[in-house]
Amino acid sequence: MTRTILLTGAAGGVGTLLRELLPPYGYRLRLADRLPVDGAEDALVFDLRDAAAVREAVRGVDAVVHLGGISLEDSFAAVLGSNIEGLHHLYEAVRLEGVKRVVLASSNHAVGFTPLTGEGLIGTDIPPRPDTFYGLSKVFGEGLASLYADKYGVETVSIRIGSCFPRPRSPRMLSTWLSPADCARLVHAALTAPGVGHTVVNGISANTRAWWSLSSARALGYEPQDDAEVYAAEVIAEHGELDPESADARLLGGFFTTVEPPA
Ligand code: NAI
Ligand code: 15L
Repeated sequence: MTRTILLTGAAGGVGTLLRELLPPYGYRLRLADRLPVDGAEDALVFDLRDAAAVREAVRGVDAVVHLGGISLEDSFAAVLGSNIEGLHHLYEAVRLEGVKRVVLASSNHAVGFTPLTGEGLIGTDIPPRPDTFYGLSKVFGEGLASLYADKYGVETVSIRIGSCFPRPRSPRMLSTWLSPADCARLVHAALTAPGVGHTVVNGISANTRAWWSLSSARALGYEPQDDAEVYAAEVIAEHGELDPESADARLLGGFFTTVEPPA
């Protein structure tokens, strides 16, 4: 039976990629965003800060892939509205509408101040160390997902996404890249794996220069097929090698650890 998935953030970068890549897995997508979705006349325009609109968007779907919200550092007020209150609206809607599975876009910035020691791959069993208000909202998201799994049986896979773009854009992304096709593979695994409760996974491709362990993602059935290394020569020719003294080389969240929020 075809499953209907609410894809929030459908007008954004990852949403635009997944709109094309998820339907071949057999999903019917309901697209939603604060902005109109290019080329999709039937997409919902809604705001996560509007609880009633969120409930309407969730009604009748089998699962949610939640990409919507602020995706970079912003003022605390902006992050509070879209990523904290908005996410609460989403989980309340999911609970009340009887939806049983969410795939939540978390981020490496939930653990961005984790040092890169070079001593083995970093798993998901590390303490939260957000690098921004944005990263802090992802810590909140993982906490909210855990609460709704334990208390209400709403299952979530929180994917700490590295860097999901068509190609790696910087030397750091040779480690953190999640190719669009691997992103779709991981989201499909997260939608279909049984008995996940609340599971946190790292989301990258099979990168030669990875810092992150993929063991919890592989346990869901994720088998990455791509490696950022195929872009290494062109990325390094354009940007140079990673400076070992830079935040990008020393901390998991890279330069986000140095970003100040707007006033
Ligand atoms: P994006 O900024 O391109 O897309 C986010 C979308 O959410 C936008 O289309 C925006 O209009 C929508 N949105 C923002 N506030 C909203 C609100 N109040 N109500 C409804 N819609 C709202 O971000 P991108 O890169 O596509 O990322 C998608 C998700 O994945 C985000 O949650 C981001 O935090 C997460 N992520 C992305 C990474 C990446 O490398 N692209 C890395 C780590 C996490
Ligand atoms: C994120 O969480 C951002 O949403 C995305 O724009 C990238 O900058 C990514 O992290 C990253 O760390 O590369």
